[in-house]
Amino acid sequence: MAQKLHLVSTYTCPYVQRARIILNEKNTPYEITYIDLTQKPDWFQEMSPLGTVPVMRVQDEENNVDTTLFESQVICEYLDETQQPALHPQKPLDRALNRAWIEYGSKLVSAQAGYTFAANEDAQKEKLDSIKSMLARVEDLLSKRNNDGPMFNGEQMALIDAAYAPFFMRNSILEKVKPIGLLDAYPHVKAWSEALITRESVKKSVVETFEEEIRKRVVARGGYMADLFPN
Ligand SMILES: N[C@@H](CCC(=O)N[C@@H](CS)C(=O)NCC(=O)O)C(=O)O
Repeated sequence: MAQKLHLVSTYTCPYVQRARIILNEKNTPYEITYIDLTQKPDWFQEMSPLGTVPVMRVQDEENNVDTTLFESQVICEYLDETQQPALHPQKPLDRALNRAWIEYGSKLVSAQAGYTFAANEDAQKEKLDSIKSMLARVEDLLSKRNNDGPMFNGEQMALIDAAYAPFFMRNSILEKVKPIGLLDAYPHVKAWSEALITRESVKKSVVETFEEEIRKRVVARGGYMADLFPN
């Protein structure tokens, strides 16, 4: 099936990053266009039903079919169903459990955005508390699973790992700016994070200037962390 894939992204979106990790894991070629969400182009408004990235255009030139997909998890599952190797568990119950914890991972990503852009230290502390209680639950789950990791399902990379990698990558940047040793209390989560942030598919899922792009966004939002990021 000859298809051309085209992702629309921003430089820092954690949800697009999930799809890029999966594309990298599968060595699938794709094009990418970066937009500024504060000035959404008309063609993007037309293309994205919810006004969010990622959207992925799938062009099947043989059959002259042009389809636009949205929602990161839908895009990742489509990629998984059409490109080798399969990165979702075989058994329906395992797949369902992975999907449930992917959804949970989205809440974690969103709490991390709240922490990153918090207006002041008190608001940030509140977000940090909710991140900690979410991580404690993940740690509990990982410590009771019947595999030794370091990935969620064992040794093999899966869609769920791509869903959490953006959180871990951003955490490693935030730790440089404001060291809090967030993962120290969660050894299984920490080992998972280390396995992911050092993986090629993850390292190559963002632009080379990623840290600078994060800094620019934090500064542009003008919250509590804006002054902590070095210029
Ligand atoms: N549930 C969506 C969330 C996507 C999302 O929230 N993307 C952000 C950027 S990271 C966005 O496009 N926000 C729209 C805006 O800022 O106007 C998914 O998984 O794809």
